[in-house]
Amino acid sequence: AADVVCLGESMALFVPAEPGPTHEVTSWTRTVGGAESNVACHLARFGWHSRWVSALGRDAFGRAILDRLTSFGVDVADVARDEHRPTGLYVKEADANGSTVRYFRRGSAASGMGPELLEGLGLDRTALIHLSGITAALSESCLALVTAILDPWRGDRLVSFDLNWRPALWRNKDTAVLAELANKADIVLVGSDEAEALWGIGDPLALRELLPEPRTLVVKQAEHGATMVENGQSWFQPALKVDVVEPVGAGDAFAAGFLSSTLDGEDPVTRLRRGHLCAVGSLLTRDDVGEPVAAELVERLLAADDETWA
Ligand code: KDG
Repeated sequence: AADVVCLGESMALFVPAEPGPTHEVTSWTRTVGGAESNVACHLARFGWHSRWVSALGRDAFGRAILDRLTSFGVDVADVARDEHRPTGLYVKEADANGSTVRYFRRGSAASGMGPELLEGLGLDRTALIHLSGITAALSESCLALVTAILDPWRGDRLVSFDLNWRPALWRNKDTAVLAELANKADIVLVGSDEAEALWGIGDPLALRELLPEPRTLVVKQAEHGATMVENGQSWFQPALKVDVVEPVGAGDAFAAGFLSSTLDGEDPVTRLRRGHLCAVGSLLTRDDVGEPVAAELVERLLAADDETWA
C-alpha cells in the first residue's frame, strides 16, 4: 500500500460521563483526539501505510496516544517525544446545544514542532501529506513547518489541507494566512460554515474564486452534503441522513474517505460518497473516530442511484 502522512497535534481527550459545565463534572472517559490523527486512523483502516507525524510529551498521555494510534495500525515511528513540553489535553463539555471544546494545549510538545521535523521523514516516498489549519495556528514554528511542506517545489506528492478553523486558536492572529496556505495545497477541504465565518463566503463556486489554485476544492455543507470543484466542473452529493450523536470528528472522517478514494483514482461522485460514508461512523458516537460502516452496506450505497443514496 502507498505511504500517506498526516501531520498535526493530538491530545488526550476527556469526554464527560454526564452533561454539565466542566467544573461540575467529576467523571470522564479518556480517549484521544486530534484532527490529523483521526484522519490517520481512518486511512490505516482503509489499508494505506498511514504514518502520523507529530510531537508528544514524554509523559503518560503521550504514551496513551501512541498506544491508541498503534491499535488502529497507524505507524508512529516518526513521532518526536519532547522532554520539556507536555502532551496537550482537551475536554468536551456536553450541554443542550451539543458539545463545546476546551483546550489545555498552549506550550504543548506539538506547538514546539518546526521545519526541522521534516529531516529524515522520507517525504519523497509518500503519496499524500495531509495537513490542517490547526497546525498553522499553534505557534510560529508550526506555521513555518506547514509553509515548508507546502513549498511549491515539493514535487509530485499531493498535499491536502483541511481548513479546520478553530477560532479559539486564532485569537489576535492574522487569519489571512489560511487562504494563502490553502492556495498552495493540491486538495482543500473546507466547511461552508467555517468559510462563511472566515471570509463571509459559503457558496462553493464563490469560494472557488477565493481559492483558485488547488486542483480540488471540497466544500462540506454540513447535513446537506458536499460539493467538489475540479477542472472547471462541480459535483454535489447529499449527506446520508443519520441520528447524529455528536459531530466532532466527522469532518476528519469525511476527509479520510474522500482522500482514500482520490488516491484510488475513483470518480468524483464515489469520492464524495466515500467521504460521507466514512463520516457516518463518527457522527454516531462521542468518540472522534467511531466504528466503520459495514463493507456490504458501503458497496450497496456506492452502487445506489441518486434517489436511493439519500
Ligand atoms: O476535528 C476534530 C478535532 O477538532 C478534535 O479532534 C480536536 O484536533 C482537534 C482540534 O485541534 O480542535
